[in-house]
Amino acid sequence: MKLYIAQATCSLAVQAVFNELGLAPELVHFDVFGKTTSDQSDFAEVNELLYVPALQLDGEAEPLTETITIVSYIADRHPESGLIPRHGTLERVRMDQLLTFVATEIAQKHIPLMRKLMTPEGIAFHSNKLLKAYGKLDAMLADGRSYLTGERFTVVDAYVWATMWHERSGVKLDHLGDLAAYIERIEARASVRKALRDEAEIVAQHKQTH
Ligand SMILES: N[C@@H](CCC(=O)N[C@@H](CS)C(=O)NCC(=O)O)C(=O)O
Repeated sequence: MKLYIAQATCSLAVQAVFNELGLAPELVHFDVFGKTTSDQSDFAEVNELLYVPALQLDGEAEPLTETITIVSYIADRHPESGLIPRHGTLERVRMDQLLTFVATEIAQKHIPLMRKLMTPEGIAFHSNKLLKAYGKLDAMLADGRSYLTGERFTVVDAYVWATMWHERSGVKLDHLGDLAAYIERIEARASVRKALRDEAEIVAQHKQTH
């Protein structure tokens, strides 16, 4: 398997989930600005829309894309891990609801802010949406649970962590103490620390070859 990643992006969620499972796909770094890859391949042939994450499965012509799809696929193949509830349960529907919330109300709200693509009205609109979305996560954690859906780390925790881009977006979250403590808990996990190390290593290697 080959996992295409980019620095400090949502692909870190996929790396963290693989690490939780003790699986090690080959990592390929895609430079989203320079459009080059660490293995010199043409990323447009993998994903013509030029975004990560993309997971090339052995024996499959078409890669898997979309963060939700990839993390769900990997976790579903290892139900014993508890990283995602089983299909057909209300818990799974709630998980899908949360994953969709993170993708649409958080990740995709950050991106135009981070890239400084917005009018002042757009900045205010997206910043307010993000404040509300993070406020909702903070409220979910207010009962003292360790992770978003309980005491177990799941795929949605990996996704929330990987998309904590508020500093780059200029959104102030200092007042959300439960959220901050939760992110610290996630950052202490070996899977997450390994994801950051592996990413730094391949980014450095890619920079050297270009
Ligand atoms: N719909 C995709 C969007 C992924 C996405 O926005 N990827 C970003 C990094 S987090 C990216 O590669 N952006 C590069 C670009 O669009 O030019 C998903 O949910 O996984």
